[in-house]
Amino acid sequence: MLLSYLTPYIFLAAAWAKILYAGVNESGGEFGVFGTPGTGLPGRFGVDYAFINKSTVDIFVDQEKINFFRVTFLMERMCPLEFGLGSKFNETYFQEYADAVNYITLTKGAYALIDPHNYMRYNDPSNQPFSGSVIGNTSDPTAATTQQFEEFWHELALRFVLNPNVVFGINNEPHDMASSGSPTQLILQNDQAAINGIRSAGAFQLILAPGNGFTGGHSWTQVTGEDDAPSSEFLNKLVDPIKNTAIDVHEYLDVDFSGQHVNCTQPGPSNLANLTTWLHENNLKAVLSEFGGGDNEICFEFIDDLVQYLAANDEWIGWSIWAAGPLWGPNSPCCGPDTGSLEPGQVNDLGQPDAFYTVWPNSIRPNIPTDLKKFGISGLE
Ligand SMILES: *[C@@H]1O[C@H](CO)[C@@H](O)[C@H](O)[C@H]1NC(C)=O
Ligand SMILES: *[C@@H]1O[C@H](CO)[C@@H](O)[C@H](O)[C@H]1NC(C)=O
Ligand SMILES: *[C@@H]1O[C@H](CO)[C@@H](O)[C@H](O)[C@H]1NC(C)=O
Ligand SMILES: *[C@@H]1O[C@H](CO)[C@@H](O)[C@H](O)[C@H]1NC(C)=O
Ligand SMILES: *[C@@H]1O[C@H](CO)[C@@H](O)[C@H](O)[C@H]1NC(C)=O
Ligand SMILES: CC(=O)N[C@H]1CO[C@H](CO)[C@@H](O)[C@@H]1O
Repeated sequence: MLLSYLTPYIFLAAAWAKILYAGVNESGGEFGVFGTPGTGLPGRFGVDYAFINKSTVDIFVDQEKINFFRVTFLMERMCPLEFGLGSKFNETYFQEYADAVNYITLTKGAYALIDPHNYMRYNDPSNQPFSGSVIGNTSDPTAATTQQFEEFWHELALRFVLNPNVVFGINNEPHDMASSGSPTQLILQNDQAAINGIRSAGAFQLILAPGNGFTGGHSWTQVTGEDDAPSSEFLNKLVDPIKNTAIDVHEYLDVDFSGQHVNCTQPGPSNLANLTTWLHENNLKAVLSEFGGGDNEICFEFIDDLVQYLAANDEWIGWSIWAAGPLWGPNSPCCGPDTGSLEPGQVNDLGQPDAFYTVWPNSIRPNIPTDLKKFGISGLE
């Protein structure tokens, strides 16, 4: 009797413990702004910035069978400085972005993670990740307010409310939030405002909430920056009325977790262990939306170990490696200058095949689950 009641629960638990989303970053919508303040704003579509190449999205979905793309954009382009952060958008930029998101989701049937690539800052992307006013910094009169951030997310969610295949990523890599009071508390406050804005728009899709310290997994339970309290002390206080929010985590495997070095020396599983325990204790799930490694055997093993670790732990429901994108050319988004990007059809700086032909087949392709989520509104299961 007891067993027959228990059996369905065992099946439910098994179904719960899986990777739902697997894929790649599509980076390019935030390009072209480095230099003196104002450089590349608003920018020229296809020249300074671009979101995706539809042909390579086809390759990823049809041949590689991934179902998840993280698509970057820049808040200073979506909300030009003359409008300020909020509900008034640049309709041209929005349409270009929506075209990319709709292609991935409505045409290809994959899931798209909407990523304002702003480090929880707005008004000067000229020296990302450090320039610009921290959103909600009340001692900075030029900073956008937490209320404006909520209005921005309310409007964005309204525009995607009928698209079940989007996932809302609140912001890319908040860090160094030092302000009077409690810096990590400010991330909690801004994340909560975004959730409130999204849910008040009537949108039920999955939300991913970042923490402090560039939302690094290894440092989740540690102090980061200049004495910013650990993310673990705040991010379990988020309230989502429909409980469809997960934690957004980034983790690189090189010596200082920056993703700038070709060699992998930081093992993902042991560095993520404390965070995984915290997720479990708080009944939370997470998506690893950025990670990467160089074009060498050791990194292939490190990436393989990391992705297998995610698959083996119920707390992890998805991942996207960094990065493909239409504008990388021979440049390398991470992991040493010679690794190249994950964009199909391109070469690295040495004129050799890029990481789509090295890193991808050696460490990603064998780990793409065959039972990824195919239908239904984005969520925790
Ligand atoms: C809106 O974006 C388009 C395309 O980048 C640009 O040409 C236009 O100048 C922008 N408008 C504003 C007000 O920034
Ligand atoms: C917040 O604003 C004050 C006043 O402009 C500034 O001194 C401080 O550095 C800002 N905090 C951060 C983290 O930017
Ligand atoms: C990477 O590791 C290899 C093998 O251990 C070593 O020979 C090489 O010098 C390292 N490269 C860098 C840039 O540290
Ligand atoms: C994990 O937590 C323990 C106990 O707080 C700490 O000693 C250890 O350094 C942490 N490990 C990592 C990789 O952060
Ligand atoms: C898009 O990708 C396809 C397939 O790799 C390639 O042939 C084409 O040149 C790319 N288009 C652009 C504009 O980069
Ligand atoms: C979209 C994503 O994975 N995030 C990374 C994607 O690519 C951009 C390129 O600049 C990176 O900056 C993001 O960190």
